[in-house]
Amino acid sequence: MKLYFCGSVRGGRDDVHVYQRIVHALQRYGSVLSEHVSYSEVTERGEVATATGEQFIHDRDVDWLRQSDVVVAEVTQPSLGVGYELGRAVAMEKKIFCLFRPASGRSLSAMIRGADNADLFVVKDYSEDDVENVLEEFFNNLKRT
Ligand code: 6IA
Repeated sequence: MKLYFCGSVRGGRDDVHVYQRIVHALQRYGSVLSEHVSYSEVTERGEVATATGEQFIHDRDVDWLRQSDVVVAEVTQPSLGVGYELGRAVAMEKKIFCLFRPASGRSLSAMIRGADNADLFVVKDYSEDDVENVLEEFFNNLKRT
């Protein structure tokens, strides 16, 4: 199974340790095409300054989204790129699982919370310590559908 993981880059890297934990857990279920989002060397300034570089990132990421069977997004740290990827993934009718940590004190965008349809688009509130269990439950349910 091909998986696409979305997490904030230029939106801020405060949660990178959570992304690492998620990507590590996801590798049990398939190959994570966008694994680099969880690398701590990737800073919010990003390394790519040229327009060609940015276009390359956009086109490659959209291509990976297209190839993926499931999209998992950590949406606690607001990110324009993650919101954009989720919109594109909805248009591609991908199976989408969004993870949000209420303990952050943030309030999730209504455009994400409100997109939950208990089918292709699911939003799950979770705590960091529970992330492996939450993913296991999601992928077990996926096998049954
Ligand atoms: O608006 P943001 O930068 O927070 O958007 C984050 C999302 O867009 C992630 O889920 C990524 O899939 C994608 N994305 C944004 N920037 C990059 C990126 N930057 N590389 C790959 N995907 C990105 C350059 C850093 C680098 C590894 C060269």
